[in-house]
Amino acid sequence: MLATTLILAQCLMTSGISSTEPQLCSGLPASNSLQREGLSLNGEWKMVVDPYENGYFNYRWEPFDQQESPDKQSYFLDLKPADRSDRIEYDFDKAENINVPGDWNTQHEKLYFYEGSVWYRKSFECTPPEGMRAFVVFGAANYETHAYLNGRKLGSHVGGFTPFQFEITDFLREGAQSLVVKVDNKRLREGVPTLNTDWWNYGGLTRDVRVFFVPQSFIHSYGLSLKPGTRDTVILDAWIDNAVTDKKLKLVIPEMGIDQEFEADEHGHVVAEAQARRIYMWSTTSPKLYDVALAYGDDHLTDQIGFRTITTEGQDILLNGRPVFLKGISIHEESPLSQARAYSREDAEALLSAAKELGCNMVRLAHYPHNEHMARVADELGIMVWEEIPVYWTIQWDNPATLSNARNQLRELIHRDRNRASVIIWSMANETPVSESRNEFLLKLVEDTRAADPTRLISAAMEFHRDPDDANRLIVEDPFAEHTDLVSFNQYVGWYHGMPEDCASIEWHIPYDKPVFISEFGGGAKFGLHGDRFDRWTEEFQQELYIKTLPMLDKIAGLRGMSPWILFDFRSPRRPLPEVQDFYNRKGLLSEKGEKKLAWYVLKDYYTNIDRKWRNR
Ligand code: GCB
Repeated sequence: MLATTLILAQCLMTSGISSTEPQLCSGLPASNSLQREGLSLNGEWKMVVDPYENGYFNYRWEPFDQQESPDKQSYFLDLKPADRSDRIEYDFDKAENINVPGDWNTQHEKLYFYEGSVWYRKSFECTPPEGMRAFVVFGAANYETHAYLNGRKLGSHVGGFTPFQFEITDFLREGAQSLVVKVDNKRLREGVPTLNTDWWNYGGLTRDVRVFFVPQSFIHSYGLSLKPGTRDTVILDAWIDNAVTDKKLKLVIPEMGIDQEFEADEHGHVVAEAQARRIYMWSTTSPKLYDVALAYGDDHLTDQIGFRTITTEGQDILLNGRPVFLKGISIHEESPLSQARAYSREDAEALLSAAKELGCNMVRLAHYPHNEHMARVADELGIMVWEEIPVYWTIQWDNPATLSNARNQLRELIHRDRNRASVIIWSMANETPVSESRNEFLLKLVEDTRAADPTRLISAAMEFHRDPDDANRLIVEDPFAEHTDLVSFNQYVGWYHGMPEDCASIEWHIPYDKPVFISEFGGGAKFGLHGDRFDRWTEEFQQELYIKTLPMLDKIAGLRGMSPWILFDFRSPRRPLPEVQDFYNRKGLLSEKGEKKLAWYVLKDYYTNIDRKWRNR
């Protein structure tokens, strides 16, 4: 069990998860658990809304968790009266249903604006196959989660957009099981994100929940990448839980002619190289994915993985060594199929096929980790991806707990998506004001990222300022840009600053020999609202804004891509204007249901012409 202990120690070091029992690597979930044998807990759950956190705190506001008796770990533990006092003031059996995965806001009208705690209960049958261990994995739950199985606490997790798991082998009983989960989406000043955002604070078990089974020793995680500087060597970096001396980790990639076994070190770590016959690179025009199989004793896993390089050289971005222009679009995790939090493969297909139709070869998944299907579908469709964490606007830069929370969310994201060829950029932050403590905070994130994954680019959506002596001279200067691979910034000339025609007189000053990426621009328009190009909120105004913005950006010598704001209209509590916004940010090129606004066609034409321009470079 040495390996388990070591992984556990490493995982708990910076993790947002805490557990009451020593469990396997409760800090990071096993790779690819969706594919493992087990059972889905998706479907109908019961819910009890608990605005005063009555199930968690007693009347002295002391957490039940911290009381000695294990059956007092929460008031809402779904224990039969025989197990505890018969004064019961809740009843899961009679409670309302809620679908998992899914946000609670769009399922129950009374929860539309709700920010607080909801208790979930799932009753299910589960008997693991003889000798197997069992885990429960949550794709994500926003924002703080406490989980209990059969009246005993499994642990907790902080952070609304990344997966986490608990080992439940010793918590299962014969036959019927009761999983009770408290999810709290209250915004917190010290949280990541903090109090203020421009998106909907969807609460609940927003992604898949699953129980999976593994043998006593199993492949906890794996990463496959190209060896830097080569085109024919694969590096395997894997962890075995509970590694044993008489077993080896087998890697098979039939199309590459790889079929090799590797030994784990005494910690269960495998770092090895495998020579391939030849590797076809993943690209946007030919998104080649290889069937990969891993085996360790009775544990078998399969995956589809692409291989490519992404680098920069001066102001160029090179995909597999060739300059590429990132024809991007920003996306929030909201589905045009349901106007709710997106979570499924179908949602991912709907979002990404709209981006493809627009002519994009890249998407920015704003402003937090989206569900795992997004990067997987992007892998298949040949769309490059920018992923980010919710270090947004005004984080508590000086708070060490806030920093470790951000580091953990980043670590969980990188761990989950490191095998996705589509993901080319890790982004550290969005529109954060320059200060010494902010620079240090972000630098820590960069150091972590470079250590965890040296194969991708690092960015952040930065800001600009105006030259005090020349209102038309806009300057992008940020000490943090020294540490990123791209100089990315958001700009809203013509929307938050002046009118679209002002674009013509703007000069940009960007003093870095790095690729420049415009991570946001745009303006609001209500689909179907028509008028003059000077009338705000009309499709004509938004169209004019795109017509004027694109030539302004074209003048930037190092321009190598953009992700305008945004593909679909999305919900935001900051946007109440009746009959126009109705709590939607209207900067979408498509309405929340996918209806095309006039500006869509402007960007689509621009992307078509960019291709021609790049071919003739
Ligand atoms: C921004 C933010 C984005 C907002 C957008 C807007 O700069 O990064 O989250 O939604 O502007 O619409 O104002």
